[in-house]
Parts: sequence; structure tokens; C-alpha cells
Amino acid sequence: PSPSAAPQLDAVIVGAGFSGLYQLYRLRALGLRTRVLEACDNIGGTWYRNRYPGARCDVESTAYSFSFSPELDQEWEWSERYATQPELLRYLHHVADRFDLRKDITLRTRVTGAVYDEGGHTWQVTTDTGETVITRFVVLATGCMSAVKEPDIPGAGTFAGRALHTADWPHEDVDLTGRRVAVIGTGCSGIQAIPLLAEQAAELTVFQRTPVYALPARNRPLSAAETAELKARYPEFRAAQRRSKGGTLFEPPTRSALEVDEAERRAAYEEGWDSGVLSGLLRTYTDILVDRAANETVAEFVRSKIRSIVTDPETAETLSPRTFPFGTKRPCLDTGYYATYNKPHVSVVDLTKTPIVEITPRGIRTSDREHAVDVIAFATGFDALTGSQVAMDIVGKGGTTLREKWADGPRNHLGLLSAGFPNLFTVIGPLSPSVLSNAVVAIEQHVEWITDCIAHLRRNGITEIDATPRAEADWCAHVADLAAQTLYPSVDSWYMGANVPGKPRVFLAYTGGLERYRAECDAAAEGGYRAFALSGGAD
Ligand code: NA7
Repeated sequence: PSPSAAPQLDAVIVGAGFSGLYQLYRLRALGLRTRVLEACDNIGGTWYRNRYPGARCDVESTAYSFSFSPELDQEWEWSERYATQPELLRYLHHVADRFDLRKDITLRTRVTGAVYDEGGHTWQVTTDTGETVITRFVVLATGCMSAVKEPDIPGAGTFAGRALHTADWPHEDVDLTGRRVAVIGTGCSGIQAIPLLAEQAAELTVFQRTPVYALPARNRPLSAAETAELKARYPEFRAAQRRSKGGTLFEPPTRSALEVDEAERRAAYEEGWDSGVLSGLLRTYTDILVDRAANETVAEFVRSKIRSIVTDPETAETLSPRTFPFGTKRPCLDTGYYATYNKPHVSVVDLTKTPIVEITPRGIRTSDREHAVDVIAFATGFDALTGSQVAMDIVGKGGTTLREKWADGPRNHLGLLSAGFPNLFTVIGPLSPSVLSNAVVAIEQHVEWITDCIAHLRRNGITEIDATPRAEADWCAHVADLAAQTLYPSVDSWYMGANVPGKPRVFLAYTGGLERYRAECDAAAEGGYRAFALSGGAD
């Protein structure tokens, strides 16, 4: 082999969203020569790309924000309970400016691959701009939902009108006034966009394959008094958030849904429904996600709400989920979603009865007819959790690619390091709590663990850290075992990789909760990271 080149950088971070910005802040504070490479024209990650009308966080902004800087907490003002995408993006720009992060971020530079040098303990990172960078560490901060799932529908390229995707919405205002608009997809993105698209469109047709359970967001402006009150107790709030199971604060349930009578259950569900919190119904009883009968009580409650809002009984039935338990696909928070179907120019096509056959130059052909439209908005989702990593040509020890290694599903230790791919960390990737928790709290935990780990390695002259195959096998088994105790794996969802043709069916997230996960990560760091394979002396 050719002699190893000395690293030009200590760390390359891939992606400039919440994860990449915080990782840069932390590694720079350690004194590392660090660069962030970002494919998009600007920073923000998820909150840069998902610009569709109605895009909004469904975790309260006061909780879905960085906790690492008490000063930042005090100076930033959230205007609403649930921030819109533009407000979240303004926040991330403020963070980048306040901590002077931009000077180490290179935009419009997509990482295409990385090859590990086993002699030098370095990664050679390549980009679509033709650059090659040699670095000791790589942190993949590429997000859980960044690889857009292209619509797998015949004829998708033939449409003569305007095709849009919620995850790649144009920067300029898209004026849909007077247009006939189709939306394909009714996940969280579709549900947020549909009420606003309906305000503009002359005709809105929603093509629904699977209805979801959506709860009202009860969004509202935050008053000055509320904000002042929160700011006064922000330090305690942040500390409690870090100790919590999912990054949000609530009293855990103690009883089964089946041990109380119907009136009591109904009252608890009404309260959960009115709370405007995504997990408001999940947190009512202990067994919603583990027992089908318990789950059915809440599923039927949501259906009864849909029937009470949607005036046409047939439409209400079409919108009512019946094929999967409540919560096993991600629930959604909506603002006026179900009521939108009471408008005379809005309709839903039930694709389970009349499936899409093809997209034509004029619109969408279902098995019974052609629907002529001017615009198709695809809200068809993502290759979640693994898509952004396997899109890169990452070559580890022995010439194995990450894509090959993960052909039957992702494998790693603690979601952080995959055996044979040393010094390559992942923030909120697969087999970590990521998508089942408040993502910002999960990100901070990962970034801080990675930072402490790198600091330890450097202090001790260790130039390589790798997951051991044994620890990795144990972790994968543990994640699968925990998931198997829930209803999640019984459902074809993106949590299971089921939304992407050919993707292996593996439950992709850790269901044990952030609190337990944090303890697992801390334990693995004990004794000088003895749960990992360490070696030194490449320099
Ligand atoms: P999701 O939740 O993956 O939703 C995608 C939607 O698109 C869902 O209703 C799918 O139906 C539908 N879909 C996908 N492909 C097709 C085709 N070919 N034909 C018809 N319908 C289709 O993505 P979102 O962007 O809404 O949300 C992703 C996450 O981002 C969300 O959970 C939050 O965490 C933030 P299906 O259910 O597969 O039948």
C-alpha cells in the first residue's frame, strides 16, 4: 500500500443541520481542525429543505431547541407553540452567527464517498466538487429524513404540469391560486400541507393510500408572560428534559387502558386529544403500544373524532385508519386537516379501492379514471434513517462498503459506530432513539458523547476507535428484542424500512427511551471506552 498521508483535518462533519452545527461548535471548542461539508445552498438541513406550506415542528419549540447555551435560551424568542419552518430556520441561522460557525462550513459540497486508510487511521473524504480531504474523524450528521424517496409510480417523469416534492419545495413562492392540485401522500408532511394548499387551490384532490391518525396541534402564539415564566425556569426545564425518557416532560402512565372503565378512558383520551401534544394519547396508559386490545380503544377514539369533524360519512370513513394500530406509524399533529375535507373543492381518492396506475402528461390515472391536474405535490416521504448514509460510497476496513455491510439492515454499536468503519460516528442514525424522541435532545446527547470520546482518544494518543463485532451483534439483538416487545414491528412503516422497495425489514430505532439509552452509552464509555476496540500510534 502507498504510504499514508497525514491528516489535513481532525474532523469532517457531513451536514449542517441541527446535528452538524452543534457538532462543529463542540469539536471546535476541543481545538480540533474541523470542517462541515453541506450539500445544500445553505445551512439548516431538514429545516432548510422542507419548505412546503404548513411545514412546522410537531414538538413544542421551547423544547425542540438547543439546551447547551443558557444565554441562547434567554435571548431567543419563539413566537408560537409550534414554530414554522421559516422560524426554525431563522433560529439555526442565529445559532450559526452567534457561535461564529459559518467560517468552517462549506456549502454546495456533497460528500460522495469516504475511504478508510487502515495504515494511517484516517478517512479520505471525496466530494462532488472534486475535493479530497484527509481527516482523522468523520461525523455523519446527515439526518434521519434527508434521503427523499422518489415516487415509485410509473410515468412519474411524463407529467406536463408542475411536479413538487414536500422535501424539496422551491424557494420562490409557489402560487397555486386557481390551479387544480393533487397531493400524493398523507403522512405528517401531507397532513400539514393539505389545509394550506386547499386555501389556494381551485380544486384539491388528495390521493391517499393509508390514512393516518392525526391529533389537533392546538397551536397558538406564545404570550410574553408565558415566555418570561419559562425563561425563569429554563435551567431546571433543560435538566429535566435531559433526564427524560423521550426529551419531553410528562408524568408516565401507571395503568393499563383495559383496567379502567369506558367513561374514565374516554375522559383520559379527551384530555390527551386536547393537549395538542404529539404523544398526548400515547402517554395515557402503559399498554397502548404493546397490547392490541388496549390500542384499539384509542384507535377507535380517534376514529370517533374524525366522524365528528368530517361531515360526509363516506369521506370520514375513508380518512379513518383501520389497518394498523395507533402510534405504530408516526402519529401526526394537524391544524385543520380533517375539517379541510368539508370544503366543497377538496376531495380524497381512496387508493386502496382505486389504485394509481400511472402518472400521465395530464395528471394521475387511477384504476377507474384519469384525474386531470395542473400541479402534483408529492408528499411521499423518505428513505428514513439509513438512506443518507448508504447513498455515499463509504469504504471501510478490508474494502467493505457500508452499503454492502448494511444490505440486510443497519448494524452498529449504540447507533454510533459500525464495526469495520472506525472513527466514523453517526448522529441520530439507525438503532438509536432518534425518531422516537425529541430529535434535538437526542442530537445533543450524541454530539456530547462523540465529543467526549474524541477528547479521550486524543488525550491518550489513540488514533483509532472501532465497534467490536461482538458488541455490535449484542446491540443489534438488544434493539430488536426491545422492539419485539411492542406492536411496532407488526406494521409496514418507514420505522421498518417498509416504505422503500427492496429495503430490508428491520426495526430501525431504539424503543427503550432516551434515558435508558443515555445510560447504555455512558456505560460503554467507562473504563476508557473499553466496550470498543482502540488502537494508537498511527501518527
Ligand atoms: P411519510 O410519513 O413516509 O408519508 C408518506 C406518505 O406517502 C404516506 O401516506 C404513504 O402511503 C404515501 N406514499 C408513498 N409512496 C406512495 C405511492 N407510490 N403512492 C401513493 N402513496 C404513496 O413521509 P412524510 O414526509 O409525511 O413524513 C416523514 C416524517 O417526517 C414524519 O413522520 C415526521 O417524523 C417528519 P403509505 O403509508 O406508504 O401507504
